[in-house]
Amino acid sequence: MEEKKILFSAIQPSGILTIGNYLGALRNFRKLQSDYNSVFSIADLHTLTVKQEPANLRKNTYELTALYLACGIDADQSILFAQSHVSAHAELAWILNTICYPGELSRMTQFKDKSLKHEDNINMGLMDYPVLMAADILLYQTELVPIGADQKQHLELARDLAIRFNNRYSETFKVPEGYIGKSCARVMSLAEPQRKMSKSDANLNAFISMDDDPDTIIRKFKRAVTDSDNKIIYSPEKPGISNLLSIYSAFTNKSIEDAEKEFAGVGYAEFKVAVGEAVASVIEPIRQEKNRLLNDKAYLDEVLKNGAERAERLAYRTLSKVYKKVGLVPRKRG
Ligand code: ATP
Ligand code: LTN
Repeated sequence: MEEKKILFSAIQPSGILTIGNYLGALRNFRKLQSDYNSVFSIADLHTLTVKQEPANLRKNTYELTALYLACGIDADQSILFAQSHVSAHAELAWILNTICYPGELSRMTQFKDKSLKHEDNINMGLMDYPVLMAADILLYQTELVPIGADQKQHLELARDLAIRFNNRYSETFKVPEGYIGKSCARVMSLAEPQRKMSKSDANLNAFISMDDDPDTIIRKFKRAVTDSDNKIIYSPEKPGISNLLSIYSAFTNKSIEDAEKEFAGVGYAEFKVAVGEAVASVIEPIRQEKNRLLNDKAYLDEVLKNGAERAERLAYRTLSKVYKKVGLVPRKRG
């Protein structure tokens, strides 16, 4: 790889992605990939913190691989790989666990949210999730981490752990910076616009999945919760309409102000159809390309194999440094 700065990000294969994941993450990945040496991971180990059906997890892993590619991630230029294929992730997470305190993890918003949502399965992995995420990032000497706004706290922890390790054992890790896109870092639910749009929402009308066809997309937008007056303006008092305006603006590359002008005097029903059409025109070609790629498992396996080999080389460079610094005797080979 040439000497550009390193970018790392990951997405969990925990279901079909939403337009929230697309706007908050994937779209920015594509925009940034050529300015950096980019490493993109499928965070399969992270998904195990919530109950998964094994066959679904395997299917979702291929789905996400195909979706990354369909969204314009170039597997030759960037590294695309599955987290579980590079064992250094789990190994570094163990070392970082020894410098992380339970209080730092139990106060994480995502941990609290997911504990409420999965009361019957509050496992150690759910709490330790941000440490594995820190390991993902720090292994690659990452400088930039594009994420949605919901992951900001986790990135802070990765920075804290990097600094703590460097102070205790001497300079080892780069301290990464987050990159949170200006528009749509938090796409809200169509059913409850106070909550973020999430692929694991039980209400299928709350999110637009990257697998929805144009008719479904338009139908879901028609049902989106708004309010009872009829003004299309961006305002904290109008979370539903504001969310739709942000989505429209992100998918058309028009500013919110221009969108407000465009829809001045237009009724909600007509506006919602326009938002649906704008979204569908971007999503539909991606969906078709993803489905085409999914028919070629051998190709996807090849992409993951190459990605893992390239990622592994970089990851073990950092991991062996870490093992040495903490005092583990290096294994003799040959
Ligand atoms: P889950 O619902 O399973 O918890 P998720 O939808 O939050 O998952 P992740 O795989 O955890 O998805 O996140 C992948 C990326 O998408 C992250 O960078 C995250 O910040 C971003 N992201 C997730 N939801 C949104 C959203 N509603 N708006 C903007 N970005 C989002
Ligand atoms: N927790 C992230 C997914 C993720 C990630 C990472 C993102 C796992 N490891 C490393 C950035 C960097 C999420 O989006 N929910």
